[in-house]
Amino acid sequence: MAIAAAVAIVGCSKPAENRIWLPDGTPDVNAEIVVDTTLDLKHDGFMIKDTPDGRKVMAKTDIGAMYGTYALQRLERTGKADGELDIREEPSYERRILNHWDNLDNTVERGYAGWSIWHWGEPVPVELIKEYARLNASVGINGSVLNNVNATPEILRRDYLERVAEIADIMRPYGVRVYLSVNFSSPAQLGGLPDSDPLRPEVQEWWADKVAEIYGLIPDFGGFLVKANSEGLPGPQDFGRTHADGANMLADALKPFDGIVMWRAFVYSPKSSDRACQAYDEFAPLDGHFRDNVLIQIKNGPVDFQPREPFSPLFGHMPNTQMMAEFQITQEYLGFSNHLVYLIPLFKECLDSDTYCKGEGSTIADITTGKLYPDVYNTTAIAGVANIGRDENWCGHHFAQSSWYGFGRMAWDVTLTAEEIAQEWLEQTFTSDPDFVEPVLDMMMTSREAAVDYMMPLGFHHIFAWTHHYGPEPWCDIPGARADWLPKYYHKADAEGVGFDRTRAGSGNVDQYHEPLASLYNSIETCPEELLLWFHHVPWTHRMSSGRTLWDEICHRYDRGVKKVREYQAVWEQAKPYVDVERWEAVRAKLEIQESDAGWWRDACVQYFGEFSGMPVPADVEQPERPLEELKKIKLDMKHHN
Ligand code: GCW
Repeated sequence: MAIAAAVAIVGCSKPAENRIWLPDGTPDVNAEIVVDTTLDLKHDGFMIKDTPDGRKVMAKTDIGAMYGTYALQRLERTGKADGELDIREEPSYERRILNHWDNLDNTVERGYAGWSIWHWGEPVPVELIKEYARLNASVGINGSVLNNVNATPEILRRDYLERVAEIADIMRPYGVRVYLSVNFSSPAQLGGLPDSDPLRPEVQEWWADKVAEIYGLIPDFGGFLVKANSEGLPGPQDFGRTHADGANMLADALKPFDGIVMWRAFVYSPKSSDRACQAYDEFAPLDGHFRDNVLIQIKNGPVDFQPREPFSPLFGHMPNTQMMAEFQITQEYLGFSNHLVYLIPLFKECLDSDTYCKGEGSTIADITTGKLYPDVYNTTAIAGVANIGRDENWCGHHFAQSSWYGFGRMAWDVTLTAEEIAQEWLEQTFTSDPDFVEPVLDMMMTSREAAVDYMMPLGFHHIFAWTHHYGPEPWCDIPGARADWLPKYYHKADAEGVGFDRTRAGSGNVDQYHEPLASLYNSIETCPEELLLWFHHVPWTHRMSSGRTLWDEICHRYDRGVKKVREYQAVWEQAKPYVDVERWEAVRAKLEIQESDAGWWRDACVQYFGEFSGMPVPADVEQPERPLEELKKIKLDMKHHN
């Protein structure tokens, strides 16, 4: 049976050309589309097969057929559809979800691409939302949490829910389900109850009624995302209850409708001596206490989306609980939408990490796809914090789209390499001419490492400006601010050395990892240099594998990062003949900002840390141009960043 509905993808009214990776309109492929409900395919999987009757895209569901059609279109456009095709795909994760940190006043927390695409309080932008959903569908993203995890209770008001239902209706044909972030104190704040204690029957009843109301409007509503008892938000601990008490109460309300709870593990308290230990300390003891429709949503690293962190140790320690990874596609700590940083290598670094929780080969991908604990996982999920706004190119930087695209592709097939994903994105978005693709692909593939070098090399973390998270501010001191928000808490520079001692002699964080990692990280000799200052307080004179002292190596890494960005500028000059003027110029202008910012980071950090090391910037790296005192006065003009 050929099904039209599956491919009746309505195009958008704006010209899509030159803005996105997809051609406008319905995917036009050379195959028969077949939906056969008797096929044995999981979760909207599909097959593409050459048969004696011609080429067929086959699926069990119409959404599966749509995914197969997009997959074939991608193969055709990247020149991979010429030979005989015999493809069978089922997604690695059942739920592939974008988290929008969009507020009801249309601002976007950590958004660098303009106002919220949901246009709250304005007419529903039907065509825009269709195009958004179509882009998601083309890479297999099938869920959107519409609002900020810093949620206001108002989102659960009837008028907002009706609006959410309209959005859900627009996205449904593209297989994108809607989820909402909820505020734990909604029963008190919105419902007028005396409090929101999860064990209070009226509170449970309030949630049950609210959930029923939501499903009355949105029958395929996905569920709730919750940030609780974190950064000042309310939660079950306010009433002496645990995260499990809170999550389970919501899970019980959602269960009759097959809804899920994604309960975030991003928690930290000002009292802790090491913020990197917090999520583990609070959550690991609750393993096995969560309902089977709860997933614990864990940021890739134990602190907060830094350019490089080790993986969160929690992943290795909740064998009886469903867990999912949260990545940040928006570049809060990676140069906003000004820097070209392709993020899939960072995401894959986490997913490919071996936790050793069940011996060697226990990767985070294997845990979160349910492969390692099949009896525990009845659903699987992965989340990415969106970098999407009303900006004409959606993400503020043409190359930032590659991280949205790549998140979807990776969530669909976690075995794809970052390079494969980048290459197919480039070929669809620009051209497949190898003279363009090869150097630009190399630029994308090295861009994350370059950013680590010019911002926070060798395990440095959290040394950005407290106010905007954009530029360097390792010196930052804000009277009255929590210690664990300030850079000095993390770098701990002194006359002897620099870095956070998380060894057994220090905070003991290394022991939150399974062996052999715990001992590997614990020893300054075996700790990977990429994470050295994360786990160790290292003397300035420590000898690195390059033969340099730590101090010289720090200076070299910063310098290497800046030089890499200059190479990118040269690559982009060469790319000019292959790219339309508008996009070429936009990327060129952004690379100029990136080069200048990289120099700002380098000059600020080497001079600041030089005050502690007492050693000069080595002669074989570029000397800082502007004095530290001048760099300290730089105020960020946010209008360039939103
Ligand atoms: O890193 C911090 C961000 C906050 C964010 C928080 C979180 C949504 O600076 O803006 O709040 O993480 O992930 O909850």
